[in-house]
Amino acid sequence: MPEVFVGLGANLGEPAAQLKTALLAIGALPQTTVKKVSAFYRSAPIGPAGQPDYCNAVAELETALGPQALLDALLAIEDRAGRLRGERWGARVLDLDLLLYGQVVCSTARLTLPHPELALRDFVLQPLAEIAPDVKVPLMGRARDLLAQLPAPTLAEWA
Ligand code: A4P
Ligand code: MG
Repeated sequence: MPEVFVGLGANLGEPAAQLKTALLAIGALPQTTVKKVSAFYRSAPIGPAGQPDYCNAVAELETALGPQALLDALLAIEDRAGRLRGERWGARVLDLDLLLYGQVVCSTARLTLPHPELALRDFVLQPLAEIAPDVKVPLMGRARDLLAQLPAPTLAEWA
């Protein structure tokens, strides 16, 4: 089975509780198991100013769902959490991004793999390198090497 990684984020409501609820919902998807979860980290928002800090984490899944079916299931979990789609990168109760689906590389209107911002974001690379330092990001390299290329990536835990 391919190594599949999902990024979780929230900065409205009760962020850590919403991430935990989302992990339960992901684990309840058909033929899907949550294998590993990183620590929860606090990160400054990227996007429009004036938003609260994010709680971010990464989970590794084992799943028989294909990439598009998995993304659709993740978007449905976001909707059930009360996600409203407003401005790009605006504040949100839950964001689930499909970061990696094995070595799949694709770019369609609905799904881009690997996630296009992955290599630029400490709140993705730090938790990813925590649970899978040697995972290969297609076209980019190992998670730990990508993390080392960021300036001082030292997020604190959410606590
Ligand atoms: N989509 C395409 N590829 C993917 C993929 N690999 N994973 C499409 C998930 N979605 C993917 O997403 C818009 C559409 O992207 C989806 O319908 C899906 O078909 P969205 O979540 O509705 O919109 P968005 O999140 O505002 O835009 P975008 O570009 O997906 O943003 P990101 O990358 O999700 O970033 N700051 C901190 N500190 N922590 C965060 O977690 N997150 C964001 C959102 C911004 N700033 C942040 C954080
Ligand atoms: Mg998103």
